[in-house]
Amino acid sequence: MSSINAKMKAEKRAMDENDQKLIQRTIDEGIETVWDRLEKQLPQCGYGSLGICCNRCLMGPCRIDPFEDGGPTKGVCGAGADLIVARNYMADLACGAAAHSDHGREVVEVLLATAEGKSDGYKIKDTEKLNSVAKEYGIEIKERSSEDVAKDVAIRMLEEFGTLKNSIQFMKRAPEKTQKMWNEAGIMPRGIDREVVDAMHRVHMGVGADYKNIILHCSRTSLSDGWGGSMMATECGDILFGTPKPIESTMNLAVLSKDKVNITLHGHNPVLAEMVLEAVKDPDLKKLAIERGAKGINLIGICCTGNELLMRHGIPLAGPMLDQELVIATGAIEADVVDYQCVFPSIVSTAKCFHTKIITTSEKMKIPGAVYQEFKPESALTTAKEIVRIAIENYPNRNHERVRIPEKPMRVVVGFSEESIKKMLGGSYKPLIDAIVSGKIRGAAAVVGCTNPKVKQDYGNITVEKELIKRNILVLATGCGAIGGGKAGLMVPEAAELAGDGLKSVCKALGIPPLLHMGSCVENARILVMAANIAKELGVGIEDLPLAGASPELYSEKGFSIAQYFVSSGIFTVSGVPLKIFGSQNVTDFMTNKLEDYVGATLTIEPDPIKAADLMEAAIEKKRKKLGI
Ligand code: BF8
Repeated sequence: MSSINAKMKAEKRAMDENDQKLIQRTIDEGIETVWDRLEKQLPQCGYGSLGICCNRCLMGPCRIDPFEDGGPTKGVCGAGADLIVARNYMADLACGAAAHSDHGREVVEVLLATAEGKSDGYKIKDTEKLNSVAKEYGIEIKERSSEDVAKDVAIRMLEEFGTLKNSIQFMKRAPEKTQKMWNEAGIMPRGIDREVVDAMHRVHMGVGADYKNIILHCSRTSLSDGWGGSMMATECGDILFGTPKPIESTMNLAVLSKDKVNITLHGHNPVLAEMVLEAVKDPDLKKLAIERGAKGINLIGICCTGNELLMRHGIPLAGPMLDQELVIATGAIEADVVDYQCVFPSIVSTAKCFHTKIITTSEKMKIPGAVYQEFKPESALTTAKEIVRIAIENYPNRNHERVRIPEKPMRVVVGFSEESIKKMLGGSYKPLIDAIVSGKIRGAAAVVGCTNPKVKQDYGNITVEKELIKRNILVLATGCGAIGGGKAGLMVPEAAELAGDGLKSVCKALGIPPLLHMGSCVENARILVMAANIAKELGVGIEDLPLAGASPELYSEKGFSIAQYFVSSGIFTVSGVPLKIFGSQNVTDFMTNKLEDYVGATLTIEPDPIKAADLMEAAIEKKRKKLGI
């Protein structure tokens, strides 16, 4: 392909110029990427896209005629389109909820190991948060060491994964009105693992057959993720590594260094990555890097592990999920250290085009051809040092002539935890509530979730974000959705100029960007807590607040769970990528209309990001009207 064609193709694949440069390189040099693989899959299976293909048991696979044109209307077991669609959706969502919550469990386990003195390199960094969480659980604090308190907190949390307790403490963070709504709808989760296992039980042949009952259990399962596993991941992460405060950093592929050892930290669980941060302080490793010809060691984040390191420590972030191959294609990465989730199994092949070593660290996520350094809490710092050593030893293998690092990293201001936002507002949400009541700010919207090669990278996320701030809607962003906005320059206080007059005046008075980065995908829990605290200050339910949510470039099963728990918490939510539900009119209608009767909100699909912003604005205005403001 001529270089001009490659350039045009790259411009269609991503918004960011630095991404485009590297995409062009991959096309010119025949380095396969996610976009090439998508092209080879086209046209994708229509039955699968509509959710009417059932491959669950050995009587199948079965598929339903979407046109009711004489083809089968039932699978071999007798399941029709409604049931097949609902079951497929629940199985996907349960997978996403399991991924988030199992990640949460591992953070709690590190807290427990640290409390028992069995971990290597960890300390309890935020005792204020530890004590406030302990108080919620009714755990005695007085004159006890932080370790003793942390041990009780960790054990109490681990109990909530199973069925010992039959309730999840953090559900009580929601306003009573919202809790009542959950109880009345029969969707109050009983345990984290329990709801996921229950979901998988229901999708077995011959169990759940009522699509409404299945979708409501999707709500219960997703709530156990958002208010359970993900919230534990967030809170225990803060206890161990510190609660984020506003901090400056940089984003995009230009954050790599030309003359230092580049180590990318990619995945979702920050427990090992935090130890890599400690490891690079080791004087022997610093010395070794110089001896091998480098000027030092440069750590870079990708995806949600990157988001957590950025939020807490200002570690520069290279990009969202779709940038994972492009970062390798710079030719400047010595080691790509991955934990789990959203890691392409093909990165080992990408790395073979250069000198990069892929280092897997989780017993759950091995990739043939990668170097394996197993993470265990009891040897974490030692393992992290070995990983850094492997990266340094690989530096002399870098072919500097093949290195292509783009220029101009984008400045960002990040670190907006719920606590830091409240502190900025003077300790209460009153100033924000006043701005909302006066109409200066119409409401708030969460733009969360992924990037997906079916959408020009960052286009959906950035367009929705820009549209909302123009309309005086404060944007709270997480995951890859946040990274898009950051790369586009929306995460600096000067971006207030792009906002409507009301939001601009509030941002200028506080010195904040109109797009607040609240962290990784599990850290959506921060948005739930913020919504709950605002609702409680106002004496209403979350379902009454002028809030909306969007995932304009959704790809992941985890994203299904996030969208469902936002909706189930009473927040109208839009997906920019069609969910696989259109094969059933009943399921589609239940999700996009009838769910409102149960949880005060619906989940809808709108691929046009401007129309998605219209829908979000309308939902916010509807809630304002209901509140009488
Ligand atoms: O947990 S936003 S693409 S990296 S799934 Fe994955 Fe989606 Fe990115 Fe983070 Ni979340």
